[in-house]
Amino acid sequence: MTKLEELHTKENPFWCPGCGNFLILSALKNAVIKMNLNPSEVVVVSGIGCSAGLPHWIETYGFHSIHGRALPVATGIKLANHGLTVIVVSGDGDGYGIGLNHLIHSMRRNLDITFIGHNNQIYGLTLGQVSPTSSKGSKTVSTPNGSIEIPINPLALGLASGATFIGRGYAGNISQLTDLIVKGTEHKGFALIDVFQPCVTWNKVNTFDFFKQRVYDLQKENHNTSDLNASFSKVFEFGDKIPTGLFYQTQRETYSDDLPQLKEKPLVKHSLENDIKPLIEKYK
Ligand SMILES: Cc1ncc(C[n+]2csc(CCOP(=O)(O)OP(=O)(O)O)c2C)c(N)n1
Ligand code: SF4
Ligand SMILES: [Mg+2]
Repeated sequence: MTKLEELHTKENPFWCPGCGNFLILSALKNAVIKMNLNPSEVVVVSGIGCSAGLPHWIETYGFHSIHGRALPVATGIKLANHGLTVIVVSGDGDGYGIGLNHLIHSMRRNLDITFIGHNNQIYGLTLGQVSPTSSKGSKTVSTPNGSIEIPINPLALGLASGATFIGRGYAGNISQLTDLIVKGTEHKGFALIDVFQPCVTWNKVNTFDFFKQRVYDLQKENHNTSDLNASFSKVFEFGDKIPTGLFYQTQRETYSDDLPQLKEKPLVKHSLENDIKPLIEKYK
């Protein structure tokens, strides 16, 4: 059984003191321990951004890829060896901006991947530009007069695109977030977990205090997580009260289930000599 300390790395994160990313990293480590996963069978994949540094600071396998492309890399890993647990960590600019098309297609394919969206409503790494989830009117270095666009709602997008597990966490509530990551990772299919992650340096509006005053636990209400319509109305609640927790969960075949080549065993376990040679011969 892996101990929590074994997931700690020698290097420390480069994040600003007080950044919400530290808490998401803790929740992820807690979740790996709670699920009793073997770290050598877990791959954490990221794109580019402050949040994207995370795979460097958890002792599992990791892949720090390029901006917006964490999901194509994760898809390749999952299809090559669907026995692995594949977790994507992505920023709002990375996952909901430049990489958004990959997110939509991954959700409709129902790849068995957990996607954790570090949603700080800003481009952190590049020093504070407006992001796809910044609220209308947000004053940032790139929108000094306030953003004129309405934000993307990742959860509504997930519901419309066929994600089979949709949750929202808040970095300031590690136990709820740990629970969501455990449930999302144990869920067979695509799990979208959007996380409010205060950026203490560049976002002076959506702070820990802002969320502390507003968030409430959806599971303490009478919300039916298998009701698509009820979930649709809940994901648009964003004002004095903001729900967190599990919004929606359903079951259908995953992408790997429907690929006959993967039925028997993961692709990497196929023998080149016996399983693939006949195919090569056929096309010679
Ligand atoms: C193709 C490409 N375009 C632009 C950039 C510059 N860039 C690096 S990180 C980033 C935005 C990161 O924002 P987000 O995904 O929200 O991550 P955060 O830093 O907030 O965690 C941008 C635009 C890049 N590295 N590659
Ligand atoms: S800039 Fe913001 S998101 Fe990036 S490390 Fe600092 S506090 Fe965190
Ligand atoms: Mg961001």
